[in-house]
Amino acid sequence: MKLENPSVHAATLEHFWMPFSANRAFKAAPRLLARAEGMYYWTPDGREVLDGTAGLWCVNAGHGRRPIVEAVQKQAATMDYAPPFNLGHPLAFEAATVIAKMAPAGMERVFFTNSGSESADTAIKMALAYHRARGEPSRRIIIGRERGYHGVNVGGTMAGGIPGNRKAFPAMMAGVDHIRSTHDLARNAYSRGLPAHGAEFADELERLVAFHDPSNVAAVIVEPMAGSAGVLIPPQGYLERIAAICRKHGIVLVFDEVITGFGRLGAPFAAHYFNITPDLLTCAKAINNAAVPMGAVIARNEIYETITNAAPEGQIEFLHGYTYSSHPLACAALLATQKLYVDEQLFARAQALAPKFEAALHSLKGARHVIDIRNLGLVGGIELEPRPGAAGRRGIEAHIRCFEAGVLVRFTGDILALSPPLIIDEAQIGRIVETIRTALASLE
Ligand code: PXG
Repeated sequence: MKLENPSVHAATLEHFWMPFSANRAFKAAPRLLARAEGMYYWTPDGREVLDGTAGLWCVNAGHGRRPIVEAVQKQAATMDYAPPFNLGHPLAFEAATVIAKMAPAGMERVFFTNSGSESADTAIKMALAYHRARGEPSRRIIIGRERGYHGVNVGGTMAGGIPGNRKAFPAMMAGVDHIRSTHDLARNAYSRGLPAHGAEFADELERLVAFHDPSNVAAVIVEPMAGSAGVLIPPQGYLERIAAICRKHGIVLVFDEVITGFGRLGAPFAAHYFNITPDLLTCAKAINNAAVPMGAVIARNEIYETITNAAPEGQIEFLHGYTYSSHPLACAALLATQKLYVDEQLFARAQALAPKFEAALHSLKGARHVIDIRNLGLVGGIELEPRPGAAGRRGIEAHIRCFEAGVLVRFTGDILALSPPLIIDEAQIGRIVETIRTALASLE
């Protein structure tokens, strides 16, 4: 039988099952991006869109940066792929070294994944393997936080705290519990930086650990600053208390830094920003400017050593890994990206811009529908009052109006989120804020 070449069809919208999207609404009125450079996207018909979100919190160095493009091109032509299991390629070791040098002291072991979701599940498995290797296999419970987001794989879905993301998948992973979210509009609305109230929300962790008994609790996983669920900034003193409770009870503390990593708060990681060293740190996104899918888990040396030394010599110590862990193209992008961050001092730039960003954002106080504004580093959240009987509509309508006016902003329900590339300038910050102001004024 003769095999025909598949015929080439004009692309239609119906075949792509879009992730985390209202597929029917989108396909009725699609918004497409075709090109990107620096601070801008362009639509297929050539309309410019200022990127207020660094793609999806990930393109921290801005789009289409030549050193990254060239590094990926060169690597694709040199060696497309190499198996990562019991074999290696030099860029993987170079990439891990660069990340280890930037991580908090004592966290110098780097496991590569391909996404934030894989990083979260990898960290959970590391925590379980660690306790087993230390002779405390009863420690299996994972504690997350309400409104936490740790991606969409099994561990991250269960440890995550966004009800809508969990409700169709009950009991996929037994043994998870959650502390409450720190969001407290009544006391903290319009806080600049860390809110003053709510350190005591951490005490709930002490209660839950006592309830389950510390001997059963493996890990606590939190985003130092919760991004996806609507930019929830940790109250002053809160993370310190979480870390102290974990330390006291021998619980592995995982910081999910998929959003906060690589300069978003003006420091390499939130761990530096808050001066708290977790046991495991997950990252992805801006690790290589999102040029090629990649994530990582950075482990405290002792966790690596405990797991590794528990296995007989010559045997695989941690039965976990991905075909594309340390993919050569991803590593090439990582090395070029990290060099760019240093050459252009982008983390320091974010730190220097943060007060101007804060002032511009808070000028929206009093704008139509706004009930809270919050910010940290180059992250901003603008909470809108839900339209009665139609929660979430104002958020998506504001997003669409801003997009039509040439500015990309994220929305989660009725919360708008901003996380621009770290190369943004003050004029562009002003344009984003004024576009939002106009969009909100035109919304019912
Ligand atoms: N952890 C955190 C803290 C994240 O923000 C993930 C894990 C999962 O990463 P991957 O690479 O598997 O998607 C994320 C991802 C939003 C939004 O609307 C944010 C993310 C994903 C999708 C939407 O803010 N962050």
